[in-house]
Amino acid sequence: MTLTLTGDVVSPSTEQRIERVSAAAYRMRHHALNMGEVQGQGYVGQALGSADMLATVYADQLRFRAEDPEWEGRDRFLLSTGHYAIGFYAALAEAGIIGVDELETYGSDGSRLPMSGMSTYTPGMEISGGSLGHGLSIAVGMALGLRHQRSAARVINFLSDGELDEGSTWEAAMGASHHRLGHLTAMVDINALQADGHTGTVLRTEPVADKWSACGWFVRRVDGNDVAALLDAFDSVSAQTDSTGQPSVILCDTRVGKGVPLLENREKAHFMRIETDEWQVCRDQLTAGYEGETQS
Ligand SMILES: Cc1ncc(C[n+]2csc(CCOP(=O)(O)OP(=O)(O)O)c2C)c(N)n1
Ligand SMILES: [Mg+2]
Repeated sequence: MTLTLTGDVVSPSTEQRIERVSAAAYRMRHHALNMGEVQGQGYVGQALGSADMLATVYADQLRFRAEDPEWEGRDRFLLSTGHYAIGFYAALAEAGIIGVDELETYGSDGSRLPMSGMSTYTPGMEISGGSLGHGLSIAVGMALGLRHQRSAARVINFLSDGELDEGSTWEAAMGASHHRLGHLTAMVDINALQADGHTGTVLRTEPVADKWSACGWFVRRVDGNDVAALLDAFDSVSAQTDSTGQPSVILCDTRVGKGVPLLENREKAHFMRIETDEWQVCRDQLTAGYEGETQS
């Protein structure tokens, strides 16, 4: 393992970053399966599919203080997709903002971890994003506010491909480039799935990269389950947008159920029912896949 010296600060090498994020994503997938088992069903496929995206954010990109989630200087991470809360709670646990033990309360009465994300209950959650299509507008307002306060904080908004059906998303996209919000990054989970079926049949969004470009954004499209590609995309975003003031979007093609072949190969479902005897199979498959990758 090599360390890179930048001035007197030791920066992790690319290999170390990949290793750290991949290990975080692996643990987060386990957390998501454990939470899903509490309810017997849920948005487990999305949590597994987007774990690499969320791990890249929380284990590599975001500046935050785990012991003080409301620290004024923090970067803001906005989860538009309230139904992805299960994956988000896994990231909060991995980041040390909530305890791993608390994940057992997922979706239960009195829990701080409701099935659809609510900022009033959960530390480290900036918005209640269950009504889809509002996140990017809020992110634009937040980015303008932070600039007004001369804050160095960034804003990252996580969207789903279904949210691109909402007109408000595109109004916000135009507003962000108009206001030159170079400290705003959107990341879109393109899992090709929506509540009513395949994104391409519900409402075609392709050519999606061209649409963001036409709105004035710096665009990268990557395999959202490839940690090296995600890190590279974030690095190129920092290099590009610092000099141009362009907002940036990372379009992430992901696989629903990623890491668990039983779920990857199941007919794609927005809300998955997993039988009692299948949860342990899922965990075993996840572990076997990760160990196979890390040992090869
Ligand atoms: C404004 C709004 N309209 C409809 C819904 C109902 N809804 C919940 S999840 C969802 C699917 C949206 O697409 P996406 O997030 O891509 O679905 P996934 O990939 O999770 O299957 C819909 C329509 C909602 N939450 N908000
Ligand atoms: Mg989707």
